[in-house]
Amino acid sequence: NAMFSWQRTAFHFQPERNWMNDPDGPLYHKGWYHLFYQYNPDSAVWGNITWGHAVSTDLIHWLYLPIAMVPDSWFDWNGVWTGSATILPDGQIVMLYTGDTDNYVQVQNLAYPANLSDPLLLDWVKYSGNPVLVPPTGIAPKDFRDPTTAWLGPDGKWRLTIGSKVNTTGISLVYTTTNFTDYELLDTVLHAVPGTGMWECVDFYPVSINGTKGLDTSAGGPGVKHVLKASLDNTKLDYYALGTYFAENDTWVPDDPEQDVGIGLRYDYGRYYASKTFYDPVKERRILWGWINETDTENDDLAKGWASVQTIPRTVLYDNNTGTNILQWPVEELESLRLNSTDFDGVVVEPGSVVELDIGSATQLDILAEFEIESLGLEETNEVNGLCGSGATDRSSFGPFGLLVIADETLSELTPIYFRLANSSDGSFETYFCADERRSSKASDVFKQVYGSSVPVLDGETLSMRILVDHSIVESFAQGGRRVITSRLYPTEAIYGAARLFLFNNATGVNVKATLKIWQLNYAFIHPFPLDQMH
Ligand code: DQQ
Repeated sequence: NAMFSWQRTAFHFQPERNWMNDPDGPLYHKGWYHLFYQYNPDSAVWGNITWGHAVSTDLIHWLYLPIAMVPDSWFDWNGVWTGSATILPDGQIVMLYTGDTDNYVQVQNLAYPANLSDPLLLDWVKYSGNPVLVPPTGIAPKDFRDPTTAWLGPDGKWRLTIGSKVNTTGISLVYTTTNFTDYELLDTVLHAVPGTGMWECVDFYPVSINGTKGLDTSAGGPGVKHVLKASLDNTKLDYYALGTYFAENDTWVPDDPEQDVGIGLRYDYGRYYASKTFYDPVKERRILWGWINETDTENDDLAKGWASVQTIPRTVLYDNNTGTNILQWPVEELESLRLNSTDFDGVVVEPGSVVELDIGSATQLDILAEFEIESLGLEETNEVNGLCGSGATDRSSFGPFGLLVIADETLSELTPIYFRLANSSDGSFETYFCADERRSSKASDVFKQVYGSSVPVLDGETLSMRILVDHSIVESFAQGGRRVITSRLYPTEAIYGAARLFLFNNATGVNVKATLKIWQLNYAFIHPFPLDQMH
């Protein structure tokens, strides 16, 4: 539908048409990165869920392949739901996924490639003994889904975890297996957090404390922490925590109980859900995919004929400077899309002003920005609101300031991505990183929110952000990826050549000096695989 074509992205993965949700079973095999995804082949709303399939050699340019799995058996009749891949030491690929049965019971099924020597992994075989797992005693039939990648324990058995809940406590069950067809449920759970409800799409993986490389899922021992992530069904938000995994009894303990899964940190403070990581053996890194869901209406989605986008894949590392968070950063391959760049050096933005950054079209950008603040020595104004204030128009002594993206020349549409500093009780500054979508679109039927989080800024560090702009998607990273905010925007004026980029400073008591490097980004090649031309 040409009416909404400006919302199509240039370098984010999205199907040609129809509905997409969770990333599934990402893996690397024989030169190709594979992405599977929850996909409705018939409509732009959720339903009839299959596994869409695409491949890439660089995680940026993608080729669509035929659907990998469809709901054609009693054990997945109502949907081939989310799952994960495990690569065995001998190279075999085990795919475990949730099937919604003909009776609407959530079960776990096993599938494997028909032909491992096919780099494209076109054909998938569902194990004849499916399902391999049914909801255990005490678990409701609709609270048992999304198996993780398996990891190998010291006893030579594989383990995997599956999210669920008991009453309102979110839990992650652990199963052991040696052959992926027979499983044993452990008496203890990997972890549980009261009040967090159903855990969807649990992810569990090691991160290296001192290393700059990612770790394969079975890595462990000293020098390693484990990330536990749950997608909370109640709020549709992805929460994670850092902690220690005790292999001897298969439990995980958070570093900070006050920052436990579901009550502490989020991967992304914007529009983001049902994420999943995988280990890339080529570049020895852990890569995170996430689903950017829509905030318009189902009718809008039906009218435009498609729904949802995946984030740019992000590398995940432990942040050993803070010790309290992970770092997420767009995969380096994204930089291959960089075209010409423009530098701005020390642009002074005075209180209450907006400065246009003259870069021409501002729909496909990679922006690196650093901000220095210079106090004007005025009396401090009331710091009423912490966090992001009530948006970018809520002025205080030390903020907000930052960039206005996807803005039109007259600023009738704009999305501020900003920092806001506040004095905390001990005299130090607390820094918040925010995105204000309230004026992002003239359309009335889209959800527009102020998103944000506090972000750690250590002594001597400069305030910095990286922003990826892609027509209707903005991914914003603060302080090297300590906090991330993804925005799904629906501009009606700030489209194509009419989109502009500005600096703004709504602080009352500081000048802001901004230094930026801004690249125009090329289109990624995302097309059907020319299968019929193959031999
Ligand atoms: N999406 C899948 C489920 C999962 C949910 C169904 C999360 O397996 O729990 O499409 O978005």
